This record gives sequence, C-alpha cells and structure tokens, in this order.
Amino acid sequence: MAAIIEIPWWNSYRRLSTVLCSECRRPYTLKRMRPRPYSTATTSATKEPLTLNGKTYERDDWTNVPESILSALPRKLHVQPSHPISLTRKLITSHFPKPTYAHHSTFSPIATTHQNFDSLDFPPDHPGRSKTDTYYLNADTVLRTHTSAHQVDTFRANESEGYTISADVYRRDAIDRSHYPVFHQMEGARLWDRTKVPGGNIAKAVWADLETLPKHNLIVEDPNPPTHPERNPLQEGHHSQEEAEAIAAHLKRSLESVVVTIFARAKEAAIAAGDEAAKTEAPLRVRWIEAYFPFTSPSWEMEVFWQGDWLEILGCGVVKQSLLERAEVPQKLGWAFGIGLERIAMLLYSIPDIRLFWSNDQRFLSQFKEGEPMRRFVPFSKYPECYKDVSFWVAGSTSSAAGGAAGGTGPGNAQREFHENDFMEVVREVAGDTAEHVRLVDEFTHPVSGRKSRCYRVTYRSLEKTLRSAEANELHKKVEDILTERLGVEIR
Ligand code: FA5
Ligand code: MG
Repeated sequence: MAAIIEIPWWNSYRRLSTVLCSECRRPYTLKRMRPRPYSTATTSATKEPLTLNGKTYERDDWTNVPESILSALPRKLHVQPSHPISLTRKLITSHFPKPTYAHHSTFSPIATTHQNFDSLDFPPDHPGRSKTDTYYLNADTVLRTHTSAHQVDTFRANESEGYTISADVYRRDAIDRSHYPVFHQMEGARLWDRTKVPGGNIAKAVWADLETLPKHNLIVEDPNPPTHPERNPLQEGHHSQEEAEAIAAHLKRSLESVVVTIFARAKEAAIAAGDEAAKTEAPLRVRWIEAYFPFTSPSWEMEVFWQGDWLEILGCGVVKQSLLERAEVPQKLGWAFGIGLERIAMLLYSIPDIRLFWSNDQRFLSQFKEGEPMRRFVPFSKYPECYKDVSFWVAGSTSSAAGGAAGGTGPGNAQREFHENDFMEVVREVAGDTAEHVRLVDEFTHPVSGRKSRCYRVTYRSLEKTLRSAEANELHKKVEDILTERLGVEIR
C-alpha cells in the first residue's frame, strides 16, 4: 500500500498556527492536513441516472442527494411573489441599483465541483468538499453550497461593474430552528477597472464612489486594521495598501447601509404591531470581525446583536485576484459578499422557525404582501412538541485509528466513519419538516471495550397540527431502523 504523504496545501503566507475557517467554522491547523474520512452513506440504492431539468447525471460513489432534497429544487422561494424570502431579496437588491449592478436570480442550482470549489481556490481537502457536508449528484456535480459558485462565471461575463445573484443553496447540516438543508443566499460584487483610471491606481475612484453611497449614523464596531499581515493579509503584488483600504471601506459602507434599512424596517413593523418596547429599545449594534474565505483576502463577517447574542449575517472580502485572472478580467479588482436571506427575513418579520418558509399553509403565506408595509409575522399556533432519544454504538469506533486511514483511501472505503450530518439526513428523510431540532445529549467511550456511544434527542413538532404520540413513535422507530441499516450503528 502506498504511504500516505501529507501535502501542504495552505496559502504559504499564513504563518499562524490556527485560523477559524469562515466556510465551515472549524479551526484549521495551518501545517498540513489529512483528508477527513469520507462517509459512504448514500440515501438511495437505485442505480438509475438522475434526470434534472432535462439533463442526465450518472450516479457514482459520490451520489448522496436524497429525493427529499431534489423535491426542493422547483420551489425557488426567492422568486415567488409575496414570499418573505423574495421580499427580502428585493429589499436588499434595492441597495444595489442598476445599471452599476446587474441582478440575477435564475442561475441553476446544479454546479460543477469546479464552479463550487476549484474556481474559488478551495484546497483539495477542504471539509466543505466532503460528502458529509455537500450534496453530490456525482463526483463532478453538486447542488451549489453557496452563491459564490457563480462568481468566476459572472466576472467573466463582464456585463456590468457589479452584480447580485440570489439563489437557493444546499448543505448537509444540523437540524434546528435556524438551519435547513436548503436556504437562500445573495451574492454581491463590485469591481473597478485599472485601465479606466489615470495611473492604474483605483483608490481615488473608489473613495469617490463611496461618497455617493447613503450615509448612516450607526456606530459600527470595527476594532481591527483593514489588513493584517498574518490574520487578514493584503494581496501583495496585486493590490496596494491604499487600494485594499478603499475597497474595504466601500464594501463595509455598502453593507452597513443594508443593515440600517433592514433594522429600521423591522423596528417600524414592531411598533406597528403594538410592541411598545421597540420604541425605546437600545440602538442596533453591528460589528465587523476578521474572517477567512479561500476566495477573498482580506475577509470579514458582519455580526449584529440580536436578542441577546451576536448573529452572523454575512461574509465578504476583497476578491482574490486569482479568480479575476481565471475570469479573464485581470485588470479588475474589487469586493464580494454573501448574505443569508433566511437569517435576514427571520429578523425582519420575526419569523421564529426556518421551516416556516417552506410552508404552503395560507396562514403563513397570506401574511406577506408585495407592495404593502412590512408587518410582523403573527404565529398562528404553536403545537406541542414531542421528543424522543436514540442511543447507539457508533460503527467503526472500536478501531478509531482505522478511521484516520480511511481518510487516506477516500470515498468508497468500506470502513464507515460515523458523521453527525449522516444522522441528520436520516432524521430529515423520515420526519421531513416535522423534525424541529436534533441535539447530542450524551457521548461516552466504554472504558473496557473502547466502543463509542452517542445519544441524540430528536424533537418532533408539526407546524400545522398536533402530532399524536403514536405518530411520533412511528417516525422514531423508522429513524432507528434506517440508522441501523444505513449507518451500521447498533441501537442500545
Ligand atoms: C459563504 O457562503 C461565502 N460564500 C460568503 C462569501 C461570499 C464570502 C463572497 C466572501 C465573498 P457562509 O458559509 O458564512 O459563507 O455563509 C454566508 C451566510 O449565509 C451566513 O453569514 C449566513 O447568513 C448564511 N448561512 C450560512 N449557513 C446557513 C444555514 N445553514 N442556514 C441559514 N443561513 C445560513
Ligand atoms: Mg459564515
């Protein structure tokens, strides 16, 4: 067997020992990484090719997209008239006027791995590429995990100075009130052309453009310098310090004015709903924090203080010049951002649960109207929850070292490593939107056998009716059966 050679893949300029990846929220050790073990769990035994939007995709070892997810493809909530996701999209795009910005909302959700990862300089073993995090149609084709998948193609189309792209995106993820395997993002970007300014330095032009943006009096916490040689580096050799600073300032002001509007609207809606406290509530708190994305540098995330906690609403940064070279517009430079539409819509309308966006219930849909003043969502009812625990021995855990080796052999390896997202997928497949929350409540290693046990609590609650105990039991039994069959775990 070939020895496993660990290849250095991280950008050489980063000398810190760890960073937190903004894509996956995992800390990275900036030395060398082994690929994570891949889960081989797939949700369909059929070998029939997948036919989507008139195109056929052969299944292979990577195919892991279940029917329940494919059925979300035609929904396109971001363009449904009077849907809160669509209203949120419109509110945000109004801050990025034509003709400077072109607006796209019909790009196909089916992306190549090149578009979704390679074109964005994702390293070969970035966890985002793994089958546990991403829905694959086959080894070369995914359901896009973010709107950034279209960055390079849209830069190449070169039709305007800026753009927005609104779209449905797909990720294998946790189950709770703010996570859903399908959600919506809006990407935005703005570029300047060196050949159009005297001396080829765009800084002055960017500051002049910034002067035309709406001003606000929001106090924004931004304690870090615009660039930092290790944490948030300037793209040396591509951008001057003054260019990066001007682009960062334009980016931040553009996005700050979006949040100012959003929160002003949310407050008006609260006051209109008779929420007296909204009139005197503390001013909005917003902060910029340093971040890391493979395709921007420097990079930031914006967080807002909401209901007692900091909530991340977007990621952004100065576009990596390698992308613009790939797009054959090397003379251009600028910024890009990606914002989560559900998170914004939940704040705007006080929508308490992300599953509601998928409801066809008129009691939900009739509360939102295009062209009418924004109103807070009035919950129609809250049906009782019913929770059930499931404890199991994790497959393959008696030989955890073998799991590491599995990483070296990659997909298709018979030694399955348990991954929580596979468990989430089973729960979603069985219970659909009736699964409200799944959390790990206990985990231990048997002192003698070394076997690992996990206990998860699954909260079932229907948004539309009272769930009978017998129905919850039936769902839970099915979850247990599929877990055993597909993930090879042993129920305790
Ligand atoms: C991205 O997806 C980057 N593509 C953003 C970006 C674009 C950075 C352009 C730089 C330049 P991230 O995974 O953090 O980053 O997601 C961006 C936003 O999408 C988050 O801030 C959040 O608002 C939203 N989001 C992410 N995951 C979820 C989820 N599971 N459910 C709902 N919203 C989510
Ligand atoms: Mg993020």
